[in-house]
Amino acid sequence: MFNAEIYQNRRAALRNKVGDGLILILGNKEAPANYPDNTYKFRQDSSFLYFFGLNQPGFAGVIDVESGQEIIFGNDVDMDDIIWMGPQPTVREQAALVGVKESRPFSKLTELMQQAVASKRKVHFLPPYRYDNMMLLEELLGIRASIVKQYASLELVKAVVALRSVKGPEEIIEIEDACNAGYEMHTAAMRLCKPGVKEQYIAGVLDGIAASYGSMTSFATILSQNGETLHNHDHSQILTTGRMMLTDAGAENINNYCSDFTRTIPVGGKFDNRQKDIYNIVLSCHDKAIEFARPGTTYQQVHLSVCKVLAQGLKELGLMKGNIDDAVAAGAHAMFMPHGLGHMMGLDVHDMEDLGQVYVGYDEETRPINQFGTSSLRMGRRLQEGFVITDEPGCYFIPALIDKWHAEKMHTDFLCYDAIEKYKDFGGIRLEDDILITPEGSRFLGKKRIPITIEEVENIMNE
Ligand SMILES: [Mn+2]
Repeated sequence: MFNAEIYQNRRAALRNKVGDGLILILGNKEAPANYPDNTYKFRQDSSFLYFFGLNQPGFAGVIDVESGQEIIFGNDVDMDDIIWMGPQPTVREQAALVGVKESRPFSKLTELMQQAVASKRKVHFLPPYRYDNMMLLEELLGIRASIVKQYASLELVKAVVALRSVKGPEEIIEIEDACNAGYEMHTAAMRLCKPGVKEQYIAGVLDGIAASYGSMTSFATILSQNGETLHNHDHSQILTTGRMMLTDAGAENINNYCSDFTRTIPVGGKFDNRQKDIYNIVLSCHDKAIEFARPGTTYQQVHLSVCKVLAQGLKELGLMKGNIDDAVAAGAHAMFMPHGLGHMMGLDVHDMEDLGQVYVGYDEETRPINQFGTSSLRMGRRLQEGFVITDEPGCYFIPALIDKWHAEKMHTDFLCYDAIEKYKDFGGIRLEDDILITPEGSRFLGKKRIPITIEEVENIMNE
């Protein structure tokens, strides 16, 4: 938790951006896994954390835009709780830690909201993504749970996105802390990646490292020899010499800030020549992104420039042909990279995705491009100092996609199908780092960079 002033300033800035009414920010509750008392690890709502800082279940925060009154709703523990959980600070004491003077029992929230509804005051709330909060909103506001998301306040969404997009220095420290844990995870994976080892064993070790440095992984670890499946959560294979292991994993630190890194490494510790060729193309894409990313340029432009580097490299290898600008404009490169270059990162690994991608990654100026591949770009808008984004190009050979496009004779002006057919057993490569947009350009986040060049990767694997 930061000091109270940080949260007071954030709430004051939010109040300034919203015209009138009440701002309601719901925290999360415990979520049962298989019976009520056996819950998933608690994860607080990120916007609640950002404005109200309290990392415990069962809270809600209200800001009265006109009067400036701020209230935290939550219940004090009873004797039963104390017996099982130990003594806990009161809600009033906790509210004071984040600069909120007033607290009330949670049941009083209904009264306040019903008064607001009766007096026709606007109640701004964010799009709910948990079913219990959808049901709570139905009870509070009288809007059916199944449709309540449609009534979320766009004004509040835009205000929250504007504030949370630009990371303060106190947040960069936390994100770098999460990056340092990510370094430990990925270098451990490099040391453990040996023929005969099960993927699940390494994935499990990574989960443990993330937990030991802070909180948990920032998302379910992707770790597979089948790197061509973009989000592969199947860890059932035994590592085999000659294949590559793709690991896309990050940590969430104790204050719930995230990191997200990807490395692709050769099982057995040596890349073969075909792997080296593709790897170095992806690495040059990755380097180009950080070279291009700076305040004033859009990430959509950076994405498209990187796609041209990819297409040029594949042309030199004989996998693509024709004019590179035309190939990328037509979307032919998306056979090899059917995803976007990156996303915002912060308190969520895909920061603020619950608020709506089109408001987080796009704006009136930069609109999503509705073309296969580029349509998956989560972050496209103009970069500002203080944005934290991922730089994660990749190159994949997805047999089913190759077969489909080949059969449909897609982009035959740009794709060399005879050569591509020979890569169906290749798998996929993705390389990902987290970057901060600085006044001059961008920089990597984290104390140490995870080995990334072929030489660095082979060195650590053969130590
Ligand atoms: Mn990512």
